[in-house]
Amino acid sequence: MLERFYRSLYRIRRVEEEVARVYPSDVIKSPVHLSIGQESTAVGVCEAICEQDVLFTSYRCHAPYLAKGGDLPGMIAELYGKAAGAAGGKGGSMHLVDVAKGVMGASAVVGTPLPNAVGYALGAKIQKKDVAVACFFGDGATDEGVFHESLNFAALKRAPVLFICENNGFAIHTHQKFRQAVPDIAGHAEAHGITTRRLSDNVTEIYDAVREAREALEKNPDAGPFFFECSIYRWKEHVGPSEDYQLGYRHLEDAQPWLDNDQVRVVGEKLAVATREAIEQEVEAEIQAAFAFAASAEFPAPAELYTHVFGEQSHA
Ligand SMILES: Cc1ncc(C[n+]2csc(CCOP(=O)(O)OP(=O)(O)O)c2C)c(N)n1
Repeated sequence: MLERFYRSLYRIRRVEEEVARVYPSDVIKSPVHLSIGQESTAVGVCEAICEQDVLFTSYRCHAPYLAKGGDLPGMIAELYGKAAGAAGGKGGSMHLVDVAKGVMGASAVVGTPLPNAVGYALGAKIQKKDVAVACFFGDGATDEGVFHESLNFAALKRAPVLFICENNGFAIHTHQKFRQAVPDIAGHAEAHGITTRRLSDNVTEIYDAVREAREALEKNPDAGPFFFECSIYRWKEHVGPSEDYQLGYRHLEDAQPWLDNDQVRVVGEKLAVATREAIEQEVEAEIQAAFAFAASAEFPAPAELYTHVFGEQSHA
């Protein structure tokens, strides 16, 4: 399992480091919200759920997309605004999608994954499918009314949702303690009668907890929903390729414990050197190929501006 964790953790980290490296050249045509430092949530969850399971996520979607098996060349081409991109080059970094792999689409509107996940999960349950839905969102999304509406309805209907709150402490630059009278997100989920776990950023801990929940859902479709609050830390600025400790809303000392516990490094050090190096070589070649593919791909034809706007296909 550690090898699988490492491959996925390292791959996400290196893809995003490359995104950050090329970003100033303006080849990437959209804002980027990086998950650097937060990879273990996506990896722990996506390794624990099943092939047929799906996920919904917010604009900070690179990590869940890649961890669930989303196509890498399609992702980079999407960031470059190319026709071969995951969303035809029209969505950019915040709208990655790979339905065949269960990545049901990402949204820039905070909170969107919550009702979408609940609706999908309830539909799957009514159709008696063994499908669980992982729903990724940040602590900022829990400030919204739709968070409580979605949790209440999911709990009422026992929808097979795995709510994954990636609590990095901040909604843009505002800390949770300045936004919530009771800054206890897991406690809010418990108040809705949902089985809840508070987790660290340890990838094995996240995997074990989510696997247990997924197994419970397989045995009993009424076992859910489940809620996981994962404490993690965003290393980069809210949006963009750089660090932002100079802004003063947080400090490098705050980040230090998270940097010291970097899951990419910690898990990598548990592997034999030869195993680790072989994984890294494969991943580096894959990343190089994906960026080369995106660079040489075509932009969408101008006529594409007028397609997928009003859902004309579905009314044809
Ligand atoms: C409905 C809505 N309200 C406000 C915004 C502006 N906004 C963009 S990101 C963000 C912070 C969200 O923080 P969080 O949910 O914790 O996610 P993170 O960025 O930390 O991953 C806000 C308020 C938005 N995009 N959508």
